[in-house]
Amino acid sequence: MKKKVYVLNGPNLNLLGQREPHIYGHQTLADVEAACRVVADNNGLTLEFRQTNAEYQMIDWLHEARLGAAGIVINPAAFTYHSVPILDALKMCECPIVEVHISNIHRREAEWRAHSIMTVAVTGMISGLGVHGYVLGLEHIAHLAKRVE
Ligand code: CA2
Repeated sequence: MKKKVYVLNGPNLNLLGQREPHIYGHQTLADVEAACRVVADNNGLTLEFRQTNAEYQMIDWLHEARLGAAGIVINPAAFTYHSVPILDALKMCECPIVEVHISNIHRREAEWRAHSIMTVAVTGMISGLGVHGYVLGLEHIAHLAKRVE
């Protein structure tokens, strides 16, 4: 059976490509999903690509992923800065987790954007490489999944 990888997106990312293109680029979330699907297909992984504006929904998806996923790529968006329930749910996951931010959160005008509370629970973080960060995160998970086959 194919291993599952989750790519989870937090609030407002459904509007990717429609607002602030100078920061987030012109690609939509559907474009990101298509790019992720190529990586998943090339590596024999089943992709679960999702977006939510609701905290409880993200927590439920992490509980689902906790049980047997090969890995998680997560852009927690604004949850990054305050959601202890999502942090706790990430800590419950034993698989590799890559936190992705499209923008470089350390280079933003608002200083608070640099301080992710999720970093203590993730394997690594990619920030500032645009939507390519999702592809790189997924490739890393595919690389790890091959090693444990
Ligand atoms: O750079 C990222 O990927 C962010 O996680 C995006 C979050 C932001 O709160 C983080 O600081 C960095 C969400 C940005 C707001 O949502 C938008 C969605 C589409 C287009 C513009 C903004």
